[in-house]
Amino acid sequence: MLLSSYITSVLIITVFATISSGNIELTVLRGVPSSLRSKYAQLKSFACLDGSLTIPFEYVNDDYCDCRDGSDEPGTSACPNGRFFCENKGYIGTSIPSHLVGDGICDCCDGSDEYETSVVCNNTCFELAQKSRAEQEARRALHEVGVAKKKDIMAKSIAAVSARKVRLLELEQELRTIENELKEKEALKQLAEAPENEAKEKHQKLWDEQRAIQLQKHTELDTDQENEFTVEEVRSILGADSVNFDEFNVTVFEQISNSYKKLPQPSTEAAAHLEDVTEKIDEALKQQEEATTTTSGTKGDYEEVTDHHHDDDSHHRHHHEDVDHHHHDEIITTVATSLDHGKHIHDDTAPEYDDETKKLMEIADHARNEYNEVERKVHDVKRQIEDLRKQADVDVGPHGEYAAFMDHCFDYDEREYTYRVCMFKDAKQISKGGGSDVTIGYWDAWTGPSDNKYLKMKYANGATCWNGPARSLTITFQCGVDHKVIDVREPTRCEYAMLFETPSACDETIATTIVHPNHEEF
Ligand code: MAN
Repeated sequence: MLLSSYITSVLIITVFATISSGNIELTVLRGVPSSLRSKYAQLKSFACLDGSLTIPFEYVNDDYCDCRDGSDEPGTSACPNGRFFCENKGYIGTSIPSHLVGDGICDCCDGSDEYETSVVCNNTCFELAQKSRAEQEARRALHEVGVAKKKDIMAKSIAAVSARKVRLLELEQELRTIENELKEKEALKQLAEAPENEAKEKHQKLWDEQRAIQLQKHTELDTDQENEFTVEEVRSILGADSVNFDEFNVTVFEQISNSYKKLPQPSTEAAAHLEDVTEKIDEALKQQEEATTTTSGTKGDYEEVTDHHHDDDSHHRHHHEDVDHHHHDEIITTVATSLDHGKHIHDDTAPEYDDETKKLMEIADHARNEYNEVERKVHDVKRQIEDLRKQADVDVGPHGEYAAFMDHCFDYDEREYTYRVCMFKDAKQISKGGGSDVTIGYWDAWTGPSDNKYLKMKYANGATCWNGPARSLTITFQCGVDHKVIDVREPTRCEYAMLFETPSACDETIATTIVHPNHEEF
């Protein structure tokens, strides 16, 4: 009997001990993630995870906060900084702030945070897992479609690179040929221009001589007042043996004007008369002009121009004399000359070239045109070469993933502005209310993180903001079936952020990672 009661007692104690230790374990490990369970496995004492304190084991999860880091109360809301781990079997284990434990709201999908309240939490982990798997599968499928397009882009990029190389070689060859042609055309041009220049110079010289003769007749220009207007005096006025028309107008005419002797001042009486006379002169000149245009037609040779000046000369010769009623004819002519001498000299257009010179000019013109045409071709081919080289220098991804962007612009419309990015070139903010476009950046660089450089690109040094930085744009890429701007914002003043979908950003690893329907057991 004694023995049997002893055995019974031992059995009861053992069972009790097992139950108690099971409860202790359950209590102690409540809210502890599996990765930290070993730290909570000692039965004698517990060391706070931050190492600040060692406490008796019973203090763990006793609803009183002992550790500064809250690690002694993972399963209660006693520590304000504690964390409770929801196991969420079948879904994803999550850590929540421990003050949410027992607050009457189900935070964990397995309901474990409300273990001691009367709230009934449905286990939603299964549904969440299903939803998450569906999302993962959709993402995988998107990347799969995107990757197929991306491969197409990469293949086209490889073809484009070799086509560009071939085209560059062709253009370089073409450039060599047309540069040689240009040299030939230049030689021909020089050959044609030499006799042309000679003939034109001859013509100019003749014309200058003719004008010098005319000038000589203008004794009022006789600078030494010896009443003889010598060739030397004419030369000193002309400033050279021969001058062109522009020089004549600017320099020589100035000198002639300065050399002109002052006209005698008419008396008051004479002045009144002059006014009258001037009117008559105007009238006479008008009539003369009309008569000239109807009878003589256009002046074409030296003689006609010469005659014209001759009239003036006779007027000038008399300008020393005093104003006198009896000499009003002289006054008329003097005034006419003084009023008109600028007109006569300024209208002094050179006569037409002779036929031989004209022919030489025609030949030279033809040679010049041919030269210019080849020169234009050279420029055009050089520009094409430069464009192709620039294109080749653009970083379109290690396998040409972003090559489809080349020479393409994309728009995004929002309330106030249309944002336009022209890839690898610039980005603009176009106001819908009118006004000029604002450049918000020029192509700068790929700026993604070191393990994913092609995730972002930057357009920098745009128009400077008033009292602020130069505008800039950062584009973040994400996988999508088409190339498309999804969003544009200005999170910081004058720093714009664009979200852009493109197959070029799709990931082969994501595309090929099969999402298993039940990869986590319940
Ligand atoms: C314009 C726009 C804005 C920008 C301001 C800065 O209004 O370019 O995006 O913030 O200028 O002054």
